[in-house]
Amino acid sequence: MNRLSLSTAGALLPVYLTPQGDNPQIGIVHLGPGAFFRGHQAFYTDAAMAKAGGNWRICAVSMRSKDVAQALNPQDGLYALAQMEQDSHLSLIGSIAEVLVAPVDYAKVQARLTAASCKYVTMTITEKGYCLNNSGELDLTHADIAADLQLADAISQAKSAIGLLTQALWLRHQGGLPLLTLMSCDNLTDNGHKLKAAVRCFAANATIFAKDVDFLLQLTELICPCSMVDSITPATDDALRDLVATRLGVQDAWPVKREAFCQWVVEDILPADQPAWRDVGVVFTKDVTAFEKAKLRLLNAPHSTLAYLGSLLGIETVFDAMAHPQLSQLVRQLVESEILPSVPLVDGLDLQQYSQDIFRRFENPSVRHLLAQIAWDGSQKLQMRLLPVLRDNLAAGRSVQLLALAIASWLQFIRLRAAQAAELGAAAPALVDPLAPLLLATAAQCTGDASTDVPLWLALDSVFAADLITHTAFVSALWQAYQQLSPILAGGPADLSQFLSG
Ligand code: CS2
Repeated sequence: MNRLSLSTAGALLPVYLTPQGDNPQIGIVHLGPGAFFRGHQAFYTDAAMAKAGGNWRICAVSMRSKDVAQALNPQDGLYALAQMEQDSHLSLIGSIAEVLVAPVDYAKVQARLTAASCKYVTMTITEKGYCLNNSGELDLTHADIAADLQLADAISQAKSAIGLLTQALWLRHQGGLPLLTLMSCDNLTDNGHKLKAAVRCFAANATIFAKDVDFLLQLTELICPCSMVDSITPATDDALRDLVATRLGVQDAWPVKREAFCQWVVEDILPADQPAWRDVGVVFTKDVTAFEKAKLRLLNAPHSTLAYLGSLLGIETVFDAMAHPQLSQLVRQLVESEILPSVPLVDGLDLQQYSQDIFRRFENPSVRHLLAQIAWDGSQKLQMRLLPVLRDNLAAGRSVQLLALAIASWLQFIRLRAAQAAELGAAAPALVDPLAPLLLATAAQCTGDASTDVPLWLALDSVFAADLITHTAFVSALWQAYQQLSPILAGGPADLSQFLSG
């Protein structure tokens, strides 16, 4: 079977591409070419070019791994996108022109970022890619940031995305080119503001940029729209590769699947020169924060809760977790009683309905979304999706029982991963988290007794800031939930009835 490429795609080729490769120019650099980006922003940009043309092809840059480049470059950047509902819908996405790997192709990446045709940088580098501390500011002590701050010139290889982008902005400034518009598409609260603050902070502290007053001044004008992105995108599996081969008759090394629901809400501050995103369903609004909060709290927070509690119960997927009567009741109760009261009103959105629709999406049988995938990077994700709700509820005197249960289930999940490692060695599922060594070392000191374990966990100051560990309502709720979960980990009955009310 032929490998997918411009010349083998035939009638499936997006209308703005030619089989000879005489195609629109690169207008966007995207950092983090994972499945989510390919199912979401690359999809919207593909639709925008199909509708209105323009030089908006994407140079996708991986900050570390070569996998996506190896899969997509031989396919001229093409890949299949499957929207998984009862009947899965397949299409070919052609918006990616090339995939570069920053540590290997550094000069090329910089050349793309400093080309006159490049106008936007979008990014899905996950929470940890921003190197922020638990106050949401650039962590100047982060090893990658600390190293990048010392670089002697603007072309030496930066390790961090923030370092790379600041270099590119400075090179553009030197060359008299307009700055780029930088758009974070990660699940971070106030993602645009945090990104802009991180770049400005980096520039002000870097050996080579700190004295360039003009540049620092120009950065005050940097446009970093906030954006909210949403579409459930499980990892690619062989079943999907087979489906694509059978239905399209070509071999695609890395197709992507996601649910049909897809949403992108962007702060309406983009320069006039932009892809026709607004003609293909992207929502532009003055206030994205309210949408972001609603999504992080009503989708991502219950998602993580299902991931940790579900993993403790030996459940594998979100669909199965929602089919577990106690677990699904518990997570609905969490949303109803402790999360919804914390979500500010969003213009034109019925929050109750929005939340119910999200639970319906979790119950989509065609999307096999692994809890283990959602469980990644808990130390980063909790900062965005659970701890802000906890803080709001503590401040307003509302209950935090079930929020504390969600956090306790993360701690017990770390113990579970530690126990699996001890039992299965290299065959055990890894704890995927930038703080994994510290978290596993803490788990190694735990016994399951809340009175000795909880103080050890609360001493992790990169996760739990001082305001939380001194809050008695939170600490005692955490203590209780942790104690109640310990028997499950010790092989006791997987009974959640004690947490359910009514
Ligand atoms: C999930 C998200 O993996 C996770 O942490 O909660 O990736 C979620 O599927 C997306 O935000 C949905 O838009």
